[in-house]
Amino acid sequence: MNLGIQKVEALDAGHFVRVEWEDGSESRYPCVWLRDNCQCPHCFLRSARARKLVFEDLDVNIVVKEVSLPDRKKISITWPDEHASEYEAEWLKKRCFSEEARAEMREYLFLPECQYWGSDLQLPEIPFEEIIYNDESACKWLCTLKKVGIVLLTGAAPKQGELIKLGHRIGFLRLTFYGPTWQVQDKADANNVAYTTGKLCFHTDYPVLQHPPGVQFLHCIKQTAAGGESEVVDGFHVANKLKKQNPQAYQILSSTAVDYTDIGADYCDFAVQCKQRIIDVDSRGQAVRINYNNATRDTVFDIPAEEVRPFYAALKEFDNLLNSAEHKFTYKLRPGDIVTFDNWRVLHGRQSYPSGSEVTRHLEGAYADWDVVMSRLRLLRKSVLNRD
Ligand code: OGA
Ligand code: NM2
Ligand code: ZN
Ligand code: ZN
Repeated sequence: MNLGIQKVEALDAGHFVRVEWEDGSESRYPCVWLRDNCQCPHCFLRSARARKLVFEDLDVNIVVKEVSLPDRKKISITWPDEHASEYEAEWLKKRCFSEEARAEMREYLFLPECQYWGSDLQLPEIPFEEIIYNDESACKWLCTLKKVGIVLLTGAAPKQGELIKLGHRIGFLRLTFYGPTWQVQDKADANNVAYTTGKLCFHTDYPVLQHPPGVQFLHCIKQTAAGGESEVVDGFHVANKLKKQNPQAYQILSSTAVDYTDIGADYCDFAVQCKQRIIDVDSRGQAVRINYNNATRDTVFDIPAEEVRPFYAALKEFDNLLNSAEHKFTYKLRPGDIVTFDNWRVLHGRQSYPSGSEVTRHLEGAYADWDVVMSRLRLLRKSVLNRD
């Protein structure tokens, strides 16, 4: 782990510095990057772990004047203007530009590992109390949430307020127009189809927001005897299948901007509009976010008329795959359960249930952003690993 340096030299007319490690392997660092990342107090603010050096003062063609190895644990560089920089071996090793080293750092920072599932899902469960009081359990919860996309927390009190505790545990919840937390139950003059007893087909929440909530929590406070079952499906897994089986449908869904709308009043009055692609992809065409809620998809559809039917046909293909028995997992929340899931990846739905004069089903919901959840995950991982 704490590999020393056995040799250092300038290469390529001083544009690169080559470091040879004690095991014979090597790393090459561009000089412009080394100068940009000088760790001295003039260039770097330790207390903020941030660069003080302003970009105007960086010469992108800079070369080293002199490079040396004062000891095996650090290298020294003198720049043409006599500014001096030192870089520690361990710091350099972590920032090696090789393909493998960058992949390792990427995995450490972003935990991109993804386990796909279908109807065979073994819904991961952790007691609510454990994740509140135990860092190891909380870390396990968030790692699993990232990797599998869904975790059930069990044994919370069947009353409002448990999600506020969960919010404090990660940092803070995401406020939306439906409030800091929101009550899913049958309501008169419902301002959202979720607030009825009707069936909710597979959807992600809130695609009408430019940056839809990354994580969703649904806490079951009261459950109806008949109906009200929950359904989930792995949207990334299904998107991959669609890409293989019907590349043209995938192409349409990952390129067409769909209009979403949400107008009403709740936490305050709102008139939200947004354009989203149903399947958001990265530069390699890999699905990174599903934005699909049939209820809030606008009647306004800002595409040429000839493209409309092909779009519907493509969406039908995707929807059929989402609903196929092989892909969907059905379960029923019990009072005290909190389902936590990746709202960018997992689509969810619920069966309808009988309406009546009394409230027979009540869930409290809340959102969090992935930035906040991942931040807590990194901190928990650090404290859990440092303990032993
Ligand atoms: C929602 C929702 C699921 C349920 O409120 O957006 O999907 O089981 N609710 O009521
Ligand atoms: N609720 C559950 O996209 C949506 O309208 C999802 C949001 C009302 C907060 C539902
Ligand atoms: Zn400096
Ligand atoms: Zn929903």
